Amino acid sequence: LTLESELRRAIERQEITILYQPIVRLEDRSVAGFEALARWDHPKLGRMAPGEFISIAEEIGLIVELGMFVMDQTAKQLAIWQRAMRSREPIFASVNISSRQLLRHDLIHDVRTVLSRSSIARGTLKLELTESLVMENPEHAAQMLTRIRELGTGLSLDDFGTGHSSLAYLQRFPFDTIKIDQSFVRTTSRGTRPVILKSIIALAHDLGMDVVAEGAETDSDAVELYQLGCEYAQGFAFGEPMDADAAMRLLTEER
Ligand code: G
Ligand code: G
Ligand code: MN
Ligand code: NA
Repeated sequence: LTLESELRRAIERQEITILYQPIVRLEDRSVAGFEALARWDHPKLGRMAPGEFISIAEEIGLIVELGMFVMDQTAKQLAIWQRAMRSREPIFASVNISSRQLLRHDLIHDVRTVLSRSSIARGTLKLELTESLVMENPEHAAQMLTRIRELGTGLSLDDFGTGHSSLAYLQRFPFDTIKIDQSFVRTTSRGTRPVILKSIIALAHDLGMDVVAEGAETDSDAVELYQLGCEYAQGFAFGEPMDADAAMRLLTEER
């Protein structure tokens, strides 16, 4: 069996695992939400990261099915978490969207379907899209994203800083959150980092967007990010991607 046909079978049988990485409020380190991250448990090769199979799913034309599965599972899981912690501000969950899902498929229909199947608080399902994805076809992407946002979906600009466009240019897209790429955040990339981070954070806030710093690995990263005005962070300092039960324990233990 080829890797392609094995992946085809795994997607058809919904044998994809979804892990959830916490995104915390730097103010008090409470969990604000989770990012859904797909894994494929291959019978011989073991657990595979998305870098090893997302592009194959795109090649064999199953990225839309995979994406729909991740969105639907995540929304259902989010409903379970929200029911378990009813008294607090509802947490959110974000899913990664690939180019084909947005630009060559009716993502609006899929989002509407997912939202109708699960009872989650409005605005708590978020989609993550990269700069390079929306820049592939800015006109079409802006139209689609505006309609998707109107359905009551959050939109995060993922891996910010790795593309070529300016934040001001991106104002024409209806993003409510930007996620600063790990390369600006990790301790290993010190140097001009604070200056760049501070500027990105200030500009994002001026444009009315929330900021999530990715790749916060240490406590001192977290402290520094908070001092720079960043309100949310994600990274090993707060938790690695974990299964849904571990995420539930994290939520119920902290209240
Ligand atoms: O978890 P890990 O660091 O290996 O993820 C690497 C990248 O894979 C993430 O940054 C994300 O953009 C992408 N990814 C993870 N899960 C999904 C998914 O369900 N769909 C798509 N399209 N990309 C994903
Ligand atoms: O591309 P995207 O940003 O969507 O995916 C985030 C990826 O980064 C995940 O695959 C996750 O495993 C990884 N990641 C999350 N936190 C950290 C961190 O603190 N350090 C590093 N090096 N990687 C991280
Ligand atoms: Mn992401
Ligand atoms: Na990212």
